[in-house]
Amino acid sequence: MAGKKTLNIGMVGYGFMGRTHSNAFLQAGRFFDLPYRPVLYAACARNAERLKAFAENWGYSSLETDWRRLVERKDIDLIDIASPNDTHAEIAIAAAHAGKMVMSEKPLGRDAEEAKAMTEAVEAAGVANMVWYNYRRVPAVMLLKQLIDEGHFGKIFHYRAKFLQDWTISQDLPQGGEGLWRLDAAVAGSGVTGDLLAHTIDTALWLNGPIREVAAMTETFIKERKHNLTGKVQPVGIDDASAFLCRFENGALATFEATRYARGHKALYTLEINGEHASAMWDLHDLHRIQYFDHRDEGRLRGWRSIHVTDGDHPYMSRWWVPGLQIGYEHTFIHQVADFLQALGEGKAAAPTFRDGLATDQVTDAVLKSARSRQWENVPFAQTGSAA
Ligand code: SOE
Repeated sequence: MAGKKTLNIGMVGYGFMGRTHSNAFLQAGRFFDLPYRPVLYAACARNAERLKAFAENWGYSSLETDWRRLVERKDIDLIDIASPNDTHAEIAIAAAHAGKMVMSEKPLGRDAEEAKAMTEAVEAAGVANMVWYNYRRVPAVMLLKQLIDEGHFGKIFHYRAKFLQDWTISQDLPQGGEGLWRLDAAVAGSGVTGDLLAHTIDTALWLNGPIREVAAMTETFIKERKHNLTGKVQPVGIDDASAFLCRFENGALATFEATRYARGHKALYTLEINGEHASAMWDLHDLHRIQYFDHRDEGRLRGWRSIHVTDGDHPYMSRWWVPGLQIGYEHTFIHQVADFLQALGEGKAAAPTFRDGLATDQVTDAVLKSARSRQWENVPFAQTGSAA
């Protein structure tokens, strides 16, 4: 890797995502031949003690406890935002103004208005940008994208997605603060709509094109929880469960569901596509497989096949071990860094860009609006797929 241009990373946040991103920046160049060498340069968070431990573990050479100082630094090339949702817009906009490349955790904004301001800021500054919707880069999901784009499915009639969890069922779970900010609407923006449905929507827009209209319902099963920061019992403002019907621009009908109340399910993201010629299913708990049915197969042999996506001619897999050996969750982030740096070297954008993240936020806004109005709501038309 010697001789490659270095890219100094300023990481904001040391939680779950700070770890996945740091690992990705460290590993990407070891497995992919990239035009840049990312350097874990500075880490930033408010809790100095925790930050120090994080930085030592991952090898960040300097620390900041105020993100504004990080953004002002001349020796940082890329600001990576791995902090809670309420920080994304302010940091991204300041970073863009300072001429830094910006990567942001999902959802891009707490709502489409924030996401729009972020998108305009990076586009006006002309800086490279990307949102960490990592599931696009599961090799099996990327294979689905290739098969769809090559026309294997023909016209797509149906898209079906779910993201099920069960970690907030207890009434005693407080809201707010480290680890639990996802339950605090002021910080998160919304509940499962922005946290989990956003993943399913990002993948769907990428695989199947824009969504035209939605009809949604949401529910908050636990109406009050103690707030960790105030110590008081306060109303819960997030949606605990969210489901919607929709119509895509290409005419496909779809259903989406996300919840944190599906007992037994920890992170069950599943999707299914039914086309004129073929159907496919994918499941995060078995992420290295797709189930595929092709009606054009000879009748006697026609049936569902289970494709183990580990071979050298499967997306990304030639860079890993040998056929038959699986990779996992953390690799999706490594692939994202690899694609970002590859595109940067070619002077191109890598998807999902902020504009793609805005498109997802426009759908989640429409979902929440429809849940309130109890009516079908149009999604403002935002073309996706701005980059490969
Ligand atoms: C929530 O529990 C969560 O961590 C999401 O925030 C992530 O985006 C998802 O990938 C896994 O679940």
